[in-house]
This record gives sequence, C-alpha cells and structure tokens, in this order.
Amino acid sequence: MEHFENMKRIWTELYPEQSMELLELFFDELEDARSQANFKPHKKEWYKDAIVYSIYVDLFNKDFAGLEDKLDYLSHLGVNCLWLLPVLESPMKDAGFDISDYRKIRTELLGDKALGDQQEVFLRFLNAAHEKGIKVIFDIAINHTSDQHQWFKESRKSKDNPFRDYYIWNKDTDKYRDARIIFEGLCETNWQKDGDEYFFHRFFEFQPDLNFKNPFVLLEMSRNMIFWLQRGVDGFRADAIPYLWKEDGTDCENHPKTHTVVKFFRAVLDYIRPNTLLLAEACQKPHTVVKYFGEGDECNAGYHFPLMPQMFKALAMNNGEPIRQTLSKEVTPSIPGDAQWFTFLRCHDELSLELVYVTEEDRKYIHDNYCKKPEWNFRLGQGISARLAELMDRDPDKIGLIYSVMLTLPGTPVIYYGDEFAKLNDHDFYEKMIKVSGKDDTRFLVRGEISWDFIGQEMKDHDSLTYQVYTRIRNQIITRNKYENFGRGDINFFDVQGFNNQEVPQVLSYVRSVPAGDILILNNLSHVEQNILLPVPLNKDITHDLLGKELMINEKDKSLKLPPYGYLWILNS
Ligand code: OTU
Repeated sequence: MEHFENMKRIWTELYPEQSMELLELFFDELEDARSQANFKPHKKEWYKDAIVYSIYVDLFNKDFAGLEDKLDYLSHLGVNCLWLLPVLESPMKDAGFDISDYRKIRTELLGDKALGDQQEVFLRFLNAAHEKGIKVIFDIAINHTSDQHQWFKESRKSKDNPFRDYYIWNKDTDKYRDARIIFEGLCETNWQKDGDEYFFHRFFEFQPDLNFKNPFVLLEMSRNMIFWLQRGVDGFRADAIPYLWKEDGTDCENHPKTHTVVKFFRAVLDYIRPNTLLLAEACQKPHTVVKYFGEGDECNAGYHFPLMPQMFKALAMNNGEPIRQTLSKEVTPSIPGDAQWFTFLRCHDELSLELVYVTEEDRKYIHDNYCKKPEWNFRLGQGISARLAELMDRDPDKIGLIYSVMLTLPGTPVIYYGDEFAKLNDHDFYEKMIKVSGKDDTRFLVRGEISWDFIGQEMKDHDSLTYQVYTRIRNQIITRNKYENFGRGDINFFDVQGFNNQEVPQVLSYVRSVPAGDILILNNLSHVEQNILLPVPLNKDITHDLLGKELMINEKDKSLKLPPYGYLWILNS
C-alpha cells in the first residue's frame, strides 16, 4: 500500500539501522485503529474557517462540566474551535506542559468522583461541543515529558534500564553546546545532573527531552495521538516542534530529521482520520515555519509568530508598514494549498520577542513601548507578560482596533480566553503559582481564573470596559464568520492618501478578495481622527460597513472620516 510504503521510507530515513519488523507491527495497530474509528469525515480544510479560542479548562470555568455549561456562551461569541491548553496528567510545574501521563485527563478537570468513570466526563464534553459545531484540539508536548512520567522514572534508575534511552543522557555537559538556552533567566543550562550522568532538557529541568533517535519514542508518541484521535479529538497543537531532533554541532533547531519525524506523525493522523489538525508551534521566522507545512505532508497549520509583535509595533508607531513588510512575499512565503497560518495577539505565554524572529532593534522598541511595569518582564527583556487589555491601556477603542487588524488579516485567528472582555493581569494567581513551580515565571500573570459573577455584573453596565470590549469583539467575530474572504481570501495593500495627496501612513488599508467579492478594510492606527480619500472606488452607494458603522463621507470633497482608532470593513462587490 502506498501509505505504508511512504511510512517505510520515512522510517528508513530516521532509523537506517533498524529493521522494518517494528514498523510492520505498528501497521497492524494502525489498521485496527482505522477500522474501529467510525467518525464522520472532517470537512477538508475546516481550520481555514475557524475562530479558535484558547483556554485552561480549570481557570475558565472549573472543569469540563463547567466548560460544557459555557458552550452556548462560546457559540454566541462566534467560536467554532476550542484549543484546550494542557489537560493531560501533570504535576503542573509548567502549566501542564510537563506531562506525566499522555492517556489521562487530569482528575481535577473531571469533577465529582461519584460520577463513575471519570474519563467519560471528557468524552461527554467532546460530544456536546461537536453537537454545537465546535471542534476541539489540545496541546501535546512531544519534545519533552515531565520528570514524573513513568518513562523518566524508569530511565533515571540505571544506565541499563530499558527506558534509559527514551531520554538523552551524557557523562558530561559537552554535547549539544550550540543549543541555545530558551528560558533565559529561569534556567541556566540545558543539562541536569542526575545520579552520575546528566540529562538534556531544552526547557525547565523538570522537563527532560525525549530522544527521537530511539524508534520506540516515535511509536509511543504516535500511539498517544492515536489514543485521543480514536476518542474524537479533532487535532493537536504540537508544542515546541523545532527541537525534536538533536544533532551535535548544530543549534538543535529545525533539523531536517525533525521534519522527517513530523512527516511520520502526519502520515499516522492522515491514515486514521484525514484533515485532523496538526498545528506547528514553531517560534521561528516564517521562512523556517513554512518548512513545517512540507509539501502538504507535515503540519496543516502553523502560528505566524513575527506578525504578532509587528501588530503591536505598528500600533505604537501609528504606521502600518511593519505589518505590510511582515506579510510581504520576502518575509512570508506562500504556503501549500491546504496549509494555513494561525494568528494571535495574545496567548498563554508572554508577548514573546525572541531574537529568532525579532530584530534586536524591534525587540527593544516593542519592549520600551509596552513593558509598562518592570514586573511584566519575561526572560531578561525577551518578552512581556501582560494581558491585551493592559497592553492597550484598558482603552476599548484601542482593543477594538487591534482586534480589527488581526481578524481581517490572512490566517485563522486565535482568541485568548478573557481577552474578549478585557481580562486584566492577575497578580494573585502569579504569586500563588510561582510557589508551585519554584520559578519566577511571570507568564502566570496572564493566566488566572475568570469570575463569571463579576463578568455578569459588568455586562449589565454598558459603560464598563468589559461590556465595551465584548460588544466590539463579538460584533467583529460574528461578521467575520459570514465571509470567507478573511480565512481564505487574497490580500492587497493600498497606500492611503489625504487631501493635497499627502500620505496617511496612520491608516492601514487592504482589500481581502474572493471571487464572490471584495472587502475593503481601513484601520486607523492612531489616536487622532484621520480624513482620507478612499484608496479604491466604492462600487455603489454604501452607507454602512459590515459592522454596522456609518461611513462618514464628506459630500463636498468625498473624503472619509475615521475616528481615533476607528476601523471599517466595507463590502465592495
Ligand atoms: C511552549 O513555549 C509553550 O507555549 C510554553 O507554555 C511552554 O512553557 C514551553 O513550550 C515548554 O513546553 O516552545 O518554541 O514562553 O513562547 O518557549 C518555543 C516561551 C516554545 C514560548 C516558547 C514556546
């Protein structure tokens, strides 16, 4: 069979010394899994039309039953895909990115023990979400496990333990010297002494890296994915994907064999359920990230990392150029037909300014403009731990504007829970969690619980920040969902001019087009009202934009007025 032949080729590339026997036995498992799977096929490229909402189940509404109660809220907001931040068994020292059992949902997320088989609670939730047309993907850390994982507990026992080789051990710290330290300021080395040897870790020392040079690791991780696939999970966010394969003398990032490993995972998913989403979390430049799409045979989607800081930079400069530059073909190459960028403003991590994809100059500029309190600093100036509302000075117009930018640019948007109603930094949560992790990890500031009672109260007060932000963002999402221009259309930028032909770089304008028609977008990135000439002629007498806002056109000179931080989405077909 062609599929299996392909997997054999991948296998030989990774493990030339290894016999095929192991893989052939695995093929039997794959066949079994496929014959047992009786789910409806996924709509091709469904993730291109998604509005993704990212949550911690416990912090959002206590547990899966609580989340089920909020599905109507999420549908009402226009969300059709949930990305669950780590839900698997974990000591929670890195908010669940330290997994100790890949086959179990954390008990505290499953609610009342009296309800019988607890894992059933998750399946019930999954069903309920699917019935409402909401897909569910979750995080799976494939690069490392928790030091509390059974494999690691075995591995550290002795040099001849069968699990020793699931991880990377060395007699000294001389190997992989060119691998940079990712959590600078939180973790000083990539090697941790344990017994008389050292083990390798790219992140915290309680997160030992897996050894993908061992074929058992690849197969076991594949089995973990199959396990959840069979239970109906619609996709996986592949955490820390660039670091899977380590080779001495390299920086241990984006190694060609890392891509080969990813091809194997994709082949597994495709065999069992095509169009399962494999989302690359590769904190890298777009030129490097596109390689994770392969030729349509690696990940279906990947985050556009540099676009995020450049949206903040553009707003700070009152000038759209950084965004245009970032989305130009030179910086963002085209991607295979079935692939999609995922875009975001904020997420569970800091506003990351990794020098991998941000210049030193930009990093400093963005840090200087947005790190308004020293305690928001993360990784020695390489990031800012702050919620969107804090970064936007709690100004609903500014929040509305930056959301308008993200939701109208190419890609599938990811909303970080609470940002739709201007959730603020949570200092108490941070204080509590740094005790658990033993690290001064300021990312805990942007996490924290939602108090639905408080939100309910706030929503009654139409002057509140909560209400002001929620109504703006919901209106934008609902509108976006009606037009495939946003998730699938082309983009063309236009220079904007005012009277006397002077440039108005403060207004970022583009047209998103599909054969059915064009949508003209105007975003005023400044706190000053702008009078502009329309960059493209409107086809007919349009009085309102798609968001229901009146077009303020001066009949005399045909100029259009954009209020401070104003934005318009004009259907022009
Ligand atoms: C990812 O981090 C997760 O998003 C973090 O929450 C985890 O701590 C980390 O993996 C370890 O599992 O993998 O490519 O905060 O933006 O380090 C780098 C920094 C990662 C993250 C980045 C990212």
